[in-house]
Amino acid sequence: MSMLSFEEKYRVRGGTLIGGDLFDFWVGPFYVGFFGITSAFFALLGTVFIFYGIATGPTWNIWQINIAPPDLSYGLGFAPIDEGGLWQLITICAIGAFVSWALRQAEISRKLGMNYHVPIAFGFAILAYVSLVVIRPVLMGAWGHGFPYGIMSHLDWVSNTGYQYLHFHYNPAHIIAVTFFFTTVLALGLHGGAILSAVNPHQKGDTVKTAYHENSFFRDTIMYSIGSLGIHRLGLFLALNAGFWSAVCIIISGPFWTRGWPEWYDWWLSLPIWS
Ligand code: 07D
Ligand code: 07D
Ligand code: U10
Repeated sequence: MSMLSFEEKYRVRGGTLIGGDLFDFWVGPFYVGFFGITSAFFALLGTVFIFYGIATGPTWNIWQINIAPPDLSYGLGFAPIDEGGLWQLITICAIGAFVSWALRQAEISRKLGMNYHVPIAFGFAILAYVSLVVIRPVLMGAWGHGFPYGIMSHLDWVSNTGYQYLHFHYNPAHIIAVTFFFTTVLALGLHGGAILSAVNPHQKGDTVKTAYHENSFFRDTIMYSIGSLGIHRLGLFLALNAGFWSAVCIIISGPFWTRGWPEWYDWWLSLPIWS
């Protein structure tokens, strides 16, 4: 929870991108702002649509709920509400809510005189989502290529889509994305471990260690320390690349490569040096 006793002094006016002073206030711990209103609006409306879909659907079982996109035959047109139109409305609300949330983060950053790293980072997650439900379906000519909204059904979609390309692990951008995800976890494991081991004394009475010790630890183990600011730059770089290459790997699957991914490597065999 926020600690209002000392955070009060950070509650400064201004920095809004739109609406001037009109929405420049807090409700309890939450900053509102114009984009807080639009976030709440789209999130509530989208939730109402989801509950409408559940109520008119066959099950309330949380694992089996499924709100599917329209049939491929609807192409890029609007579908009737009970034939995927609901999915289209929910998708509009989701994008509205995510983008509003990023802009609300930007307004809060401005208020605090901070830079925009957090909203930019969230922008990469939004890009990955938009690549799945807008960019790829538009490039392939039908909203039906989007993923269905349901806990298990979206897993089925990932698996089915993967096998459509025979062996999704061979998708070169998927390889890069997976490697960035793994490296992000390695970096956070090392960083969390390094900080906590420096701050928590080894033995009772030991002093808390600082960046000098953290640097020395990594110089002693791997010959080089990236430094206490550098590790955060690296972390952000790794995480943004994980999202970016994920977006690339799904956008190229279909619009730019229709065969099995293992076949993609045939370019190697057709290099002129072999003939
Ligand atoms: C811990 C922050 C908190 C967020 C949480 C998610 C909802 C959905 C809606 C019943 C790290 C809240 C969930 C609001 C409820 C209805 C209609 C974030 C944290 C706790 N997935 N996915 C999950 C979403 C896609 C994949 C879990 C969302 C792609 C695989 C949760 C999206 C692909 C696995 C979930 C999305 C894909 C999951 C845990 C959007 C490729 C799992 C998520 C909007 C990216 C895992 C049963 C988590 C699981 C899982 C949500 C998109 C693959 C339900 C909101 C289409 C392989 N996904 N997902 O902790 O347990 O995220 O599945 O893009 O194994 Mg998914
Ligand atoms: C899309 C989520 C965005 C979320 C947003 C916010 C709310 C609010 C509210 C909690 C991108 C949502 C917020 C709803 C909640 C409250 C209060 C994140 C998104 C904006 N794969 N694969 C990936 C691995 C296989 C396949 C990405 C590994 C198989 C397909 C990642 C393995 C086949 C797709 C990845 C593996 C296959 C992917 C996912 C291992 C299946 C995609 C991460 C070890 C047979 C997807 C853009 C991601 C993708 C994707 C990892 C295996 C298929 C790199 C580690 C071989 C079809 N896979 N995969 O994108 O790139 O996060 O999506 O085997 O579409 Mg894969
Ligand atoms: C980091 C860090 C660091 C820290 C940190 C952290 C990264 C430097 C210093 C942060 C990290 C953590 C705390 C660790 C834990 C975090 C995670 C594991 C990440 C996942 C997080 C979660 C699962 C939590 C998610 C919770 C959320 C998103 C909050 C939910 C919010 C709401 C329900 C309210 C949303 C608020 C909004 C929309 C804005 C304001 C709105 C209101 C207050 C609501 C009132 C509404 C209005 C006034 C508008 C009226 C509404 C309208 C007009 C709509 C009407 C429409 C209709 C349809 C009716 O690096 O070290 O330490 O701590």
